[in-house]
Amino acid sequence: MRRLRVSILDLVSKGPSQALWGRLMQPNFASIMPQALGVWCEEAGHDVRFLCYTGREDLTRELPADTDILFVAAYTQGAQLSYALSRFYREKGVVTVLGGPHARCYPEDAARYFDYVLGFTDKPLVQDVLRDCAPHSPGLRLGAQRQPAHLPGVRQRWKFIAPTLAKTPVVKLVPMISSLGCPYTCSFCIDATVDYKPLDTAQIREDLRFLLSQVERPRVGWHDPNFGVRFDEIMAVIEEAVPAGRRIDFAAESSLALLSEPHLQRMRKNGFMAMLPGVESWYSLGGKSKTGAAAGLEKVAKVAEHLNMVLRHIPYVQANFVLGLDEDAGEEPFELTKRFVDLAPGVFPAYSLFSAFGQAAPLNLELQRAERVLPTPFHFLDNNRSINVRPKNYTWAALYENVIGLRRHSFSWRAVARRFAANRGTIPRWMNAVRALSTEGAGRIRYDSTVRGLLDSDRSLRRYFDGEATELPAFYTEQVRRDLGHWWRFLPEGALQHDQNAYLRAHDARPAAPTSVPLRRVPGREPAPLGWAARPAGATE
Ligand code: B12
Ligand code: SF4
Repeated sequence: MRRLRVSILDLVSKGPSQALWGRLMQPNFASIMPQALGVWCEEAGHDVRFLCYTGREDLTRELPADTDILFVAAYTQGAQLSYALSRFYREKGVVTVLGGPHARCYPEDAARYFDYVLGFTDKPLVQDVLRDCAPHSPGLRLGAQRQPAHLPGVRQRWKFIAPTLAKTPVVKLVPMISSLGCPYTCSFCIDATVDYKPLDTAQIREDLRFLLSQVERPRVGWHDPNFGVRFDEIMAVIEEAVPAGRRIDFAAESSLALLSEPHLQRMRKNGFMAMLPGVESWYSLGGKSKTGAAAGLEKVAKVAEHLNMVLRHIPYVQANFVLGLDEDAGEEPFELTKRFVDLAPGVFPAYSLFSAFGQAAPLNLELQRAERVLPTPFHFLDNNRSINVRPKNYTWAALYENVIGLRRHSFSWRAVARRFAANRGTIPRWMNAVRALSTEGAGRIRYDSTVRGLLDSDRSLRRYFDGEATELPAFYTEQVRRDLGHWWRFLPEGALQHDQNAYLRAHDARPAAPTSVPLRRVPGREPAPLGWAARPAGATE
């Protein structure tokens, strides 16, 4: 195979930006897979150029078009930027590949703009793509049968991690992962149907030792969907790897059920500084948060007590909630969350608006069948700037008013002061204050209030929200134009629209194998019998 010039772009920002928060934190949101790809491409004998895009870099200078193939990692919120970039590079003869959450959730749409769209990705699949490396229109949709059994560790990824973290001056989180998938089956989650699989503990041990040889006091962010499912095993690895007198600080997302007091004592001893458990809703997901059948107020009291206990051991605790779920009705769920904020003042409440990300989750089929999903441009699907599901039990006005009321309560001066007083340590205290007083608190209250106002005053927006019109309101178009900056002019025609029911259509058309299409063998690889396959060039959508 000829030696290729490979470029890899990890899109953390969805457009050019000089925001301070971005400068301080964006490099910490880098993904593991683009770095893993870099390792795999080099192992296959190719030259790799790697960039984590945080909004400040000059893309065309750092990733010039003298490249044979460009891999882009994108969340759905970065889709429009990724489409514009793909067009720019394709026009210069570069072959483009999309992977990451957007590719997994909206493969049909992404295949309109990229030569390849990858789902689950392993080393053999990457080698196939590099061997094929040719333009395809529509793009080939390829995927491994399952999540990879092995990913390159920190030592191998270090040449991509170090320059990424050099971009941020203070908090530098090294991305690690100890498991893929999740044993729980929350129907709105992308991992609801992905088997839990722990990764090689010997490699994790070696990676932690390597990190200690590079950094005085490293900080690690675990990217496991649900960290610590095999609790004793992963704690033993950390205990073996970190010698007495040395320390690594850890942050992780775990379900509340895993955070018992004995577990927390051991985590504290092992350097866990931040935990981000999911509470999600007061009426469902009881197994996950270990409150059993307790609903409503009873669950609030239990969860608050539990998280206050977590906070006694771990200095930074964020509780994740999803707002607008179908189980919720009336003001009660919002009032319960306010009560929680009062009962657990030191915990940072992080709110996600209910979003249906294409074919991410089983629940989305139901929502699409009920014609409740809106074609909201991908750019706004970041769990915050829009809800793309028409609410089951609320009018738009009522939902927005409840969300705004909850945010006002959670990020009021009183709540900020109580949180400050309940937190220990400089970073937790200031991090929470900044989050509340900037984009996440005040910024979102302003944004949601604008939308709420437009629901009354802008008929086009109202009709769009109600599913009566498909023409995109100017309010949205203008934001994408502004956010993409000079990349706006490369956004392909029609790329602000997508078929919000593509998953349902694919599913109904092929009931036996939900999203598969006829296979065409990519040279050197056996076809994978899965929802992902190669699409023959020239096939119609
Ligand atoms: C860890 C995590 C984070 C971490 C780390 C982020 C990061 N850059 O990786 C943090 C906390 C920072 C984070 C932030 C956010 N996240 Co997040 N996060 C996750 C989580 C829990 C795990 C993802 C993961 O790393 N898995 C391990 C990897 C190895 O597996 P994988 O993701 O399945 O990837 C496979 C393939 O997709 C492919 N692949 C992945 N990347 C690439 C790249 C290329 C080029 C290729 C070819 C292939 C490829 O290979 C992998 C192996 O098969 C998922 C939920 C979940 N359970 O998966 C949500 C999830 C990915 N996050 C989500 C969201 C919405 C966000 C935020 C927008 C939230 C917010 N409002 O701030 C931000 C955006 C951050 C950003 N980069 O812009 C959504 C994404 C939905 C979507 N379609 O966009 C998810 C699915 C959760 C959900 N709501 O359902 N997140
Ligand atoms: S516990 Fe978290 S990662 Fe697991 S299925 Fe539920 S939401 Fe997804």
